[in-house]
Amino acid sequence: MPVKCPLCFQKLDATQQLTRVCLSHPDLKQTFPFDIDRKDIFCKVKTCENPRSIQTGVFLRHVGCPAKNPYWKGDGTPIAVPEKDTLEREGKVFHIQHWLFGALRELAGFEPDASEMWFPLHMFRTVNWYSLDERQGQGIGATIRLAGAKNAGKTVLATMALVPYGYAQPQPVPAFRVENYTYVSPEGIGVVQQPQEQFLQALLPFSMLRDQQNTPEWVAGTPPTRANIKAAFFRANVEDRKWAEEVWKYVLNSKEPWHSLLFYDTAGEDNEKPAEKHKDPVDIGAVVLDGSQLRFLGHVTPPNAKTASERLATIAANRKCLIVTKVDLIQDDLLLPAERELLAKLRAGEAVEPDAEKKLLLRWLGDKNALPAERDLAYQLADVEVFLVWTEGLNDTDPGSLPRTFGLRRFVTWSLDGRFAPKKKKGK
Ligand SMILES: Nc1nc2c(ncn2[C@@H]2O[C@H](COP(=O)(O)OP(=O)(O)OP(=O)(O)O)[C@@H](O)[C@H]2O)c(=O)[nH]1
Ligand SMILES: [Mg+2]
Ligand SMILES: [Zn+2]
Ligand SMILES: [Zn+2]
Repeated sequence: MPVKCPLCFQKLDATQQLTRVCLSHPDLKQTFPFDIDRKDIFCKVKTCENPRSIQTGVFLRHVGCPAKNPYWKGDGTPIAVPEKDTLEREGKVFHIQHWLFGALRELAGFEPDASEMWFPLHMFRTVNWYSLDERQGQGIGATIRLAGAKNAGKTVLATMALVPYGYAQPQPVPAFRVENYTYVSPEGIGVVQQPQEQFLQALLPFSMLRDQQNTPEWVAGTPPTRANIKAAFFRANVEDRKWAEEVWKYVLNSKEPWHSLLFYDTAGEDNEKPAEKHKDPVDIGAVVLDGSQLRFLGHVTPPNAKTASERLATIAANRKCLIVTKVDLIQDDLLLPAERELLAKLRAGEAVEPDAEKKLLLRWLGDKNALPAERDLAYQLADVEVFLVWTEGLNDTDPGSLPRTFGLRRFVTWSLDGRFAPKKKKGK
């Protein structure tokens, strides 16, 4: 497997160059031809291998990358990044703050003419863990592509995975750290469509949640792009071992302090076409199904199951899973008592039988009036893990009320260590 740029997916070999800037030691910055032995991607100061924060560690850029810095104008003027920015949508003005403004400003100070977007070193190592021969069993993370019909809930899921609130149910905000990075690349090589606006829209939820506010406008349809990236960097808080031991053994037991999940979000309209658009392989292919739009419920959006079934068959990934969203919208009285009980357990964060979520979905997909696509989807689930993950309160705008996500911990824990688990053998 060739080493790739995480933003443009171009293969990197000795003809391609990277620039490294450590924000803690910027005077050691270096541009070097890529080499598989990894030595130049790290800061020359040994302690920087384990940065206290991703935000003050090493950043890389791929020289000549078509994924540009959203503040690059292309007219020869040096890059100027504001301290914060504003986004106008439907007549409303949103003030956006994010650590990336500060980091990009500093990086522009050292490299004012670099047109390419910067990304954290940890992201590069996660995308290329296999090729870079990162220590097995102490892996540093995984790449995940989200695929599903329009409105299935892909962007909400990826966003909530990047913020502490995403893991707050049923406990209060967990005692582990999660940092985030986001970037929207152009659709193809060439003209960038409104790069700043897309970038700001991607930052909006993080800015808003940081201020403990919820505005439904933070959710916007994802435009077709080559790469819409949301990266979560986790660090177990060793002082609070209880929570870490409970769910996060993997993070705690590993020598790597940081673990990342790199989500590649996609546009529903691209997924709804039968042919696979995104062919770059990832570790985990996560197909997203809107659980509230199924035939057994009476109201159904046909692309929902059809798209999920097609994408499950074509997604280029080492492991596949199916995520059922919007479970909160299912009318209680349509469920069997055992199903209501299962949902209550998931809501309370209690352990459930292995495959309980899959069994529940299979019942829904096996309804006597099920659509052919729903049956197709059921046939494909034998080797596929099923997760129910949903977010409530997305439209609550009362001061202090924030979206609440259920079921995310299980999916994220599986994603972080699932890659190393032996694949389940199916009985003949
Ligand atoms: N009730 C409820 N609403 C949800 C949930 N997840 C997403 N939504 C809502 O569903 C709509 C679509 O969510 P998105 O995350 O933007 O969907 P998407 O799959 O990214 O859609 P595209 O980008 O158009 O492909 C938004 O109005 C969300 O607020 C959920 O779990 N429960
Ligand atoms: Mg989306
Ligand atoms: Zn350094
Ligand atoms: Zn690149």
